[in-house]
Amino acid sequence: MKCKRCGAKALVQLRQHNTNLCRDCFVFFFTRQVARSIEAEKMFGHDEPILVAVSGGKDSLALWDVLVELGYQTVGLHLELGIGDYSSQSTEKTAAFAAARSLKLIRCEIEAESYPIPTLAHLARRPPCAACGLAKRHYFDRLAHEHGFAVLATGHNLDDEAARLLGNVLRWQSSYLSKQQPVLQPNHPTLARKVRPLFRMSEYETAVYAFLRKLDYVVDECPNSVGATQLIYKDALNRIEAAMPGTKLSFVQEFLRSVQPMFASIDRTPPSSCKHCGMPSFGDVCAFCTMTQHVRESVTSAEPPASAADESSTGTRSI
Ligand code: Q46
Ligand code: ZN
Repeated sequence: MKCKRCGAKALVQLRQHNTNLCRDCFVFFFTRQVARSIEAEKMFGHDEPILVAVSGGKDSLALWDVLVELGYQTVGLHLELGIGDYSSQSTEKTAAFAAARSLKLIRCEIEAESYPIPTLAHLARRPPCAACGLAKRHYFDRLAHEHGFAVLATGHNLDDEAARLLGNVLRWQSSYLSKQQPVLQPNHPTLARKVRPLFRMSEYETAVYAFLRKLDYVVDECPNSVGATQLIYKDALNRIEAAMPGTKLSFVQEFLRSVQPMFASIDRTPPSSCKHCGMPSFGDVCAFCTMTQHVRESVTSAEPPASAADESSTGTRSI
């Protein structure tokens, strides 16, 4: 098997592009595809600082790596979720990546701000991923605003976009379909432009890039991802892709080209501001502040009265 670009021994087979590439040509291909997506979608320019949300997984580290290679000004943002070993490893890998390249990294420990995700989910009586998704959106938006970034980039890849699209289409979620774009322009003064530069790169291509670039990322999945609906959609799409290579790419690309503009014109009423945190909200109080307020109340009501607490031999909070 020879590289279709240079004739050397091919290392990577890309069935959806009907091509085979060697190591160097694959890295060139990946980098150029990302650069083209950024330019074609007018995501950002070389003069804009970009805040890159980095979990420590292969996608976000590959994104940060390729943006640095392309010469963009980047700062990493890592949210420490408090999910046991998974979070410790994620933080360690992210910090090591930034330190090895002398890149600036903003770290936010959710436990210091509110509660770790397992506690938050338990006390809010929500599935962990629902509480986590809400918390991540809130902190990413808020930290981008507090640090003055106009662009927030995330490492969502083609498989993520195809699975999200499938889920939205199966339930005809028109308000979600109206927001499914690789570039989401802000509709509130506190919001940054949200961009997904890897939206045309498959999970396989991103994993190969991370491997060939020797990125040291967290291999284990978050323990809460087991049984996630998103994985069921990904599995179904992988089966279709195996029989018909290129299906995921055309599913997402054709949606964005022909269908998404119809949804984009509906239902984007601008939000108002949360009276607690000032971030976007469709009511007086945003969904994140509502959840944390509910959790604080349940913690307070579960605490023993002061006299009982004084007599307690352990002194631990009953949460
Ligand atoms: S980190 Fe958070 Fe994911 Fe873990 S709890 Fe769910 S949403 S699975 S990307
Ligand atoms: Zn709020």
